[in-house]
Amino acid sequence: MPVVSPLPDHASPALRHDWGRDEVLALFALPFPELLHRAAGVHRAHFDPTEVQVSTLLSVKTGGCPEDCGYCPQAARYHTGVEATKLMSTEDVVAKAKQARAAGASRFCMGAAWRSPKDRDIPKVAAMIREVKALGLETCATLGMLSDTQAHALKDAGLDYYNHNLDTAPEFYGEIIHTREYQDRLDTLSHVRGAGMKTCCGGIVGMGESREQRAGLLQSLANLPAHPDSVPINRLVQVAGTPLAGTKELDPFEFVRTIAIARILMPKSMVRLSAGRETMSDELQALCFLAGANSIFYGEKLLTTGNPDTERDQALFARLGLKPMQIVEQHAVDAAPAGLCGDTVHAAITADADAA
Ligand code: SAM
Ligand code: DTB
Ligand code: SF4
Repeated sequence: MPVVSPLPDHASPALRHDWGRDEVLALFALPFPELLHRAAGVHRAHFDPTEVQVSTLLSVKTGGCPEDCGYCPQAARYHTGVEATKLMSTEDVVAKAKQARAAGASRFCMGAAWRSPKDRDIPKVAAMIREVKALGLETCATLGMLSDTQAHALKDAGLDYYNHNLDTAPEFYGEIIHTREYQDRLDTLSHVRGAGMKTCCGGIVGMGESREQRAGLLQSLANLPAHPDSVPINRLVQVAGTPLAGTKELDPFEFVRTIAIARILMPKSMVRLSAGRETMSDELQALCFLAGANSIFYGEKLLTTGNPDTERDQALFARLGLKPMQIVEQHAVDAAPAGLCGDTVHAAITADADAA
């Protein structure tokens, strides 16, 4: 068993990019209370642990994707019941972004089921980005592989974050995806960083990978040239018709360990408790927040699958005394946020306290 060192010397480690697999596995092997204590210490050293960043997702182009990602309901080759659509109009995207802002989201992420955007798509997506940004929201997009030129064009339009996941460990990747390589993902991330955008990069657990392979995903993320600014940790949403439907479910405590180790390896990153929340209990989500998760997707839909109802998330925030993180740079605020806003949550907490 690894040696258990006392706090606080783990609370604020320097950012490292040279994690060894054995070191990450040693963290996985820690007793659960020790691991959570360390992760919570790192979380507090860099963030207010009562604040959770809130992003909303919109699928701006759904389904019909030529790739074969084994988890994905949007791959054309699997029969999942997802209907392929064309790229949404900018007007419709802006209407959705306004709704998300009114509900209290600070970041709006636009996803497209593309292997990579065509050059003719870029001006259309750029128009969406410009208008969403003008609402005062942080902008994020996930459109597949990007060339260097495309990354610069999106940056020029005002894109703050680009989401592109490593998805899993390099040695497990070939069992899940065959239509593009791990290196292709690293190249896109390099183009995104080169264009000066922030990276949102994480992966999926519960795909039948081993603990060693979960450690390999976290090790690969932490050893990127720069830690991703946001690290989405997705728990596989099993969709009938995809090759991964029916995979044995991951032990929930192993999921919490994965979050805790992401927090320890990437102390300054936003660790997002991402897909898979709909089927998690409130207690499991609370453990994830204790383990250092400080971001969620908010709103009743992810891209094609469900997410918790907004009422359930508002109640969870109120019960746990959590508040949504505000955007530091507010460009335009012409509508008072409602929904998951700090005031609503505080009102709910006060009401609870009054009732007690
Ligand atoms: N097509 C683009 C791409 O693959 O880069 C962008 C959209 S893709 C849906 C974004 C990410 O969603 C994937 O990299 C994967 O990590 C995640 N994802 C997709 N289906 C999922 C599922 N069933 N469960 C959990 N995460 C999923
Ligand atoms: C990420 O890591 N998770 C989000 C976002 N980035 C784009 C997507 C989750 C998708 C879950 C399956 C679906 O709704 O289609
Ligand atoms: Fe296509 Fe992205 Fe789904 Fe892979 S994850 S099938 S690239 S939409």
